[in-house]
Amino acid sequence: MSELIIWTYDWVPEGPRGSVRDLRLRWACEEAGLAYSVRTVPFDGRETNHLARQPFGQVPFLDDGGLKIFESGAGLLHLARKSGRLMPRDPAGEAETVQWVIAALNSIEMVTVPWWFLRISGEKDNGLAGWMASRLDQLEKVLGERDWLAAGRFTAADLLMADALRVSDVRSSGDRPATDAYVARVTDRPSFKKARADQLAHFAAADDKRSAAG
Ligand SMILES: N[C@@H](CCC(=O)N[C@@H](CS)C(=O)NCC(=O)O)C(=O)O
Repeated sequence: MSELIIWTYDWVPEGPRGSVRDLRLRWACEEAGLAYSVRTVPFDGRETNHLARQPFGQVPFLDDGGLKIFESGAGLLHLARKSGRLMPRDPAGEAETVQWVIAALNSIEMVTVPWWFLRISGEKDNGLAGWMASRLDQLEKVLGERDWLAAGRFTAADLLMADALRVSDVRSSGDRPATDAYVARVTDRPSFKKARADQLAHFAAADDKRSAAG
């Protein structure tokens, strides 16, 4: 079995902790029962210090026995192909899962992330609010009719969609009970809790090293 390595930053400020996207890959490995280790690149100098591994200087990226993959969605799909627990093996189940993975990235997160950046920048009139509301309302209808996005069971698509939707500002932008219940259901999974706790512990340990280094 090849060695799976999830790469993240050695440290990040408080704000993004618990949401840094290495969590998606940690969570997927936990769900799938895949052994992995975590390695780091320095947060300081991130704009240039690992461009050969991630052309935008971001994290995460994945190394699977020498096969190198950046983009959390690509890493997630790679892991999903390794385990039926994240994606069904039949063509229809696989297609449905991939479709919803892409929808999470390209139809939901594509608007929620820029909306959130505008919100925290203090923009009073967030020009993306209407667009985001209509996407979230459409998704609310879907989630009102089923527990899971694809294949009638938890898949990598739910992992990604719930990760995009668990941003509390995004959900408090409107009253969407089915979406709230969905996020609660998915994030109640032990694998999510472990991945999040491990990430928080990773960055907390880095605080100690950083303050010791002065
Ligand atoms: N589309 C990328 C986005 C990755 C991303 O935004 N990573 C954040 C951490 S969660 C990051 O590295 N931010 C630092 C930066 O953009 O300089 C993915 O999903 O992997």
